Amino acid sequence: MNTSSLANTFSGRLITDVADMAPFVTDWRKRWFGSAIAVAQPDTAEDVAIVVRWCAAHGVPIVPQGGNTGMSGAATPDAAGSALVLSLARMNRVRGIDALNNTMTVEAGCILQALQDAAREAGRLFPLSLGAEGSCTIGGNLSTNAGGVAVLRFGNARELCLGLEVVTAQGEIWNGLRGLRKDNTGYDLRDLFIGAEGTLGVITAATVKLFPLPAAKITAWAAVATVHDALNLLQVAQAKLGARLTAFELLTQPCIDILTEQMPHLRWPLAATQTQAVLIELSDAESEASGRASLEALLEAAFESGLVTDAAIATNITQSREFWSLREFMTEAQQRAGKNIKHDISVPISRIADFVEQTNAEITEKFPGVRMIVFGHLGDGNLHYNVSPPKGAVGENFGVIEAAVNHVAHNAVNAFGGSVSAEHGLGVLRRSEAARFKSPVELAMMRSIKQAFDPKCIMNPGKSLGDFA
Ligand code: FAD
Ligand code: 2HG
Ligand code: ZN
Repeated sequence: MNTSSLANTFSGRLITDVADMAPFVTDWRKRWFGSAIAVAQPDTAEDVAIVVRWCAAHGVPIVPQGGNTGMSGAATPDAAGSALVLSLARMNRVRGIDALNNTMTVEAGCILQALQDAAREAGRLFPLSLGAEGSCTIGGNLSTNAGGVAVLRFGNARELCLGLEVVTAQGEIWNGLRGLRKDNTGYDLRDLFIGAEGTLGVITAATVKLFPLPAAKITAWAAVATVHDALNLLQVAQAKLGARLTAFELLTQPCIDILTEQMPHLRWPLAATQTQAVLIELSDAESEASGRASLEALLEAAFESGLVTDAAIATNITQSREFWSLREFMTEAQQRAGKNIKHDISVPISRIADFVEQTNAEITEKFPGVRMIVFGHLGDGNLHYNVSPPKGAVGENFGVIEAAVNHVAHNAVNAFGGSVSAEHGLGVLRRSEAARFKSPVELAMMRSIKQAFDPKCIMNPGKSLGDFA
């Protein structure tokens, strides 16, 4: 495909050199490797519309890309080399903040951390928070409907978004940047683009919700003997802390072991032998002192009733960051330990401890020696139900058991009334596994939506379920 007509319009912003395209055609895990005819780097929604119209006219598939931190291979073009990668990275301006309306209108390529900072400068909180926040973009967050560590209190990306600007698959610009909390004027188009993984159109800007800055944030680390105890602690914490409970994250024992093996420099909250734990965060609207007193009372009562075996409350922001870094380094620690199999599951919170107990037993019986690296957002009923090779083995051939392990894990998820993708999306990684559990009527409705929005199937083909055969 000759891209010279596009190159004229996008002088200096159209990459066609194979070496220069390399970072855009593979994912950060180095799991998927593709190629592309070009990488376009637009500056405006009008630029995006020009690229999309060119692609539509020439039948060129488009792969939108933000920070390329996704977990499911959704931002990587396939190996055919016929697609164009559309990088939104240069569209990174905050268009405006309406402090009274508690909203911020931002371009799709804004880095999440930059948006948190911009909100803070305006005396507001943008609560979306995840380990990749220094590199992922709001366009990617919305397109994957990202979750992260504050969903318990503030909801996922969808719940934080009021309006979108989108370039359609026909290359038209839809301005739906409404800052309204209530708007019942027909089908909710915004919610179709959120979580669509770039298969329906290109998000170019968004209006997102802001919140008051919390007066204080208090972080605690609580050792728990079992996942059942962690779940019971969640119930007590919700009853005692109410809406102030902001995060409730679990790290099971094999996660603690892998962190100590791979990252010996890490500082641990409790002096004794490291055991599995939950990380609790409370953000208090009134004062540091009242928040701390509430958390202390909760942990003392939990200790007395045997739910918690030991606990520590961070005394300052540095210590709080140290607690959080243990949680945030999990992905990297598991990556360093060798090959791994990821699952991003959710089940009803009430059933999650039983799910872990029963499914761990089934997997370790069928695949002796594997390590169950189970961690994540217990408060949302969403765990990263990951699997690693035995200690000391890098698992060169671990891939051969992946499909069989997925089958067992996802069948169990389904039996527990859960979902095979809680927050990472389907991409190419979980497309067929997700389809196994969708009814023909659900798949048909998804295909109809895709057909209506993108009849030429140029928007990120082969990802998610809209074009699943
Ligand atoms: P990309 O990876 O570039 O793209 C992801 C998908 O969105 C692709 O389908 C792409 O085509 C599409 N897309 C991107 N931009 C646009 C756009 N403007 N318009 C249309 N489609 C677009 N995820 C969580 O949910 N919770 C977590 O806690 C979490 N923690 C993570 C921790 C680490 C260390 C890492 C590496 C990743 C983590 N992730 C997490 C996964 C990832 O960061 C999120 O999925 C993030 O939302 C992806 O954003 P991105 O800009 O990198 O998107
Ligand atoms: C997290 O919650 C991310 O840390 C990544 O969603 C999970 O590494 C993973 O599997
Ligand atoms: Zn997560």
